[in-house]
Amino acid sequence: MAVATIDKKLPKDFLWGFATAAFQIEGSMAADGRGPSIWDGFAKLPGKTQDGKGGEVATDSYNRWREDVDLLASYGVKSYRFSISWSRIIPLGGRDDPINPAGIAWYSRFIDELLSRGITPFVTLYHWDLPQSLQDRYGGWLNKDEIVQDYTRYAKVCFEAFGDRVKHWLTMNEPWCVAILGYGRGVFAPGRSSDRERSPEGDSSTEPWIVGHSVILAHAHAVKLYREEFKPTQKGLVGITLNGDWAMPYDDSPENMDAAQHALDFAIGWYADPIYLGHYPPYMREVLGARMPDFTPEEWALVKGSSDFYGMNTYTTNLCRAGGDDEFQGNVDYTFTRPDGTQLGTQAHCAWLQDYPDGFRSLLNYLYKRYKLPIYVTENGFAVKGENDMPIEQAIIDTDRVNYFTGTTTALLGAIHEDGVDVRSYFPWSFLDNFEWADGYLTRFGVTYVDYETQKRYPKASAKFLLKVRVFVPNFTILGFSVSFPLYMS
Ligand code: PNW
Repeated sequence: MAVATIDKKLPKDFLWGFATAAFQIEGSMAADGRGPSIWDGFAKLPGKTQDGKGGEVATDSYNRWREDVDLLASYGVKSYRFSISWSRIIPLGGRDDPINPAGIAWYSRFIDELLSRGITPFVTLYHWDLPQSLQDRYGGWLNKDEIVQDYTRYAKVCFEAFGDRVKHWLTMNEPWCVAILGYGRGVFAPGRSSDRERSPEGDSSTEPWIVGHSVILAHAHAVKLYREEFKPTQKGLVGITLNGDWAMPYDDSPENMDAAQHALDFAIGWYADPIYLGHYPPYMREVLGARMPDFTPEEWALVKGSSDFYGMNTYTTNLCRAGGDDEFQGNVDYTFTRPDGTQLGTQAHCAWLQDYPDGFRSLLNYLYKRYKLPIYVTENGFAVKGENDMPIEQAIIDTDRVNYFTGTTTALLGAIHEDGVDVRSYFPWSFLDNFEWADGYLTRFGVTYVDYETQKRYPKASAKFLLKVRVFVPNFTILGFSVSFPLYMS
């Protein structure tokens, strides 16, 4: 079998590290002039988070940042992916609103500290925490003309303030989630939906598609600005990161094979086809008709080619069957139960996640073949079932998470060395247990356990597994002996 691959290291400049997002870890919502974001208020509305908790404290990383950087350094990471809170930089958010020097100073110091420890900052500009005042003023992402200008100005302020040191930028995190979970299902801020039990206002049949359109344009304008005004001197990369899970046909019937492609069209193609190929997936137009906002020829020119790389967040694989009625999934029915009744993989704490590493490898291949750009894996992770109910000593022995990372890192190496996919980074989600959006603090994705009573951090076995900076290719048999080879992420 693939013995020839086992002595291969990861590519020389491969970035590996862990990922987080501002609202999920920082806390200190009123510190140093921060303005409110849409998640501040949303999380506090009754029933919006599972434990009724919000981002007031989170992992207290706004205060404990030195300790966090120490821990990151002890994990031996080469890079750290985090996001900037827009409303710390511009508390009211808008293009004519004042900049907050204290917010800039905080991130600036943080970036310096990372660099001084040899850790490359990988920065997301927008990880869902829209300034509340932009939502109030004009409906946030629903108002394309306003939001594009305000977002582009925010991006400009960040490029100016941090671009001398930050060379890896992500404009947006997971626009599918922004649009569908925020404006379709209504489970994420701002929580708009046609479901009147959930939200007093919103239209799930139109708003998500409008929001997606605005997000693409805001991204594209920020990239144009970076390329014209900053890239010539700062020489960094800028791109978007999309969520998307592998879609596997439930069986080999033609309709289920089509269903799997339809699922990919709605989850990934909605954003990736315009940005990398310059058109919408035909199937989306077929389903949505006039509800799919189109771009003008000038906008298409701006959008096409507006990402330097493919940013990939992925967690699982869905078995796809035709005949679903969930438009947000392309009218495809998802299941983890195979036709023979068995489960696809180990079940995570969240219903939407099972462990299936072959799907990770298939997705890498699909994306590389279709979009033909280097891939930066910017999120991948697992929440162990019931971890929050375990005593700490038990929770930190997170075998299911270790198995998950063993699978995905093996698949990653296979994709690189055997399939020839150009992968440049791997950022497990997440560095710390943290505020898991609508799940509150009940779902833990961290490789570090956070005791929310004391804010003490405890590395889990998964952190140590990746800390050894080894990726084991398990169970190779050479001359009758079963061996594991360490592969160094260096
Ligand atoms: C991503 N789903 O969100 C986000 O980028 C992170 O902020 C988040 O903590 C992480 O994944 C774990 O959930 C997702 O329902 C949220 O399919 C929900 C889904 C996918 C990704």
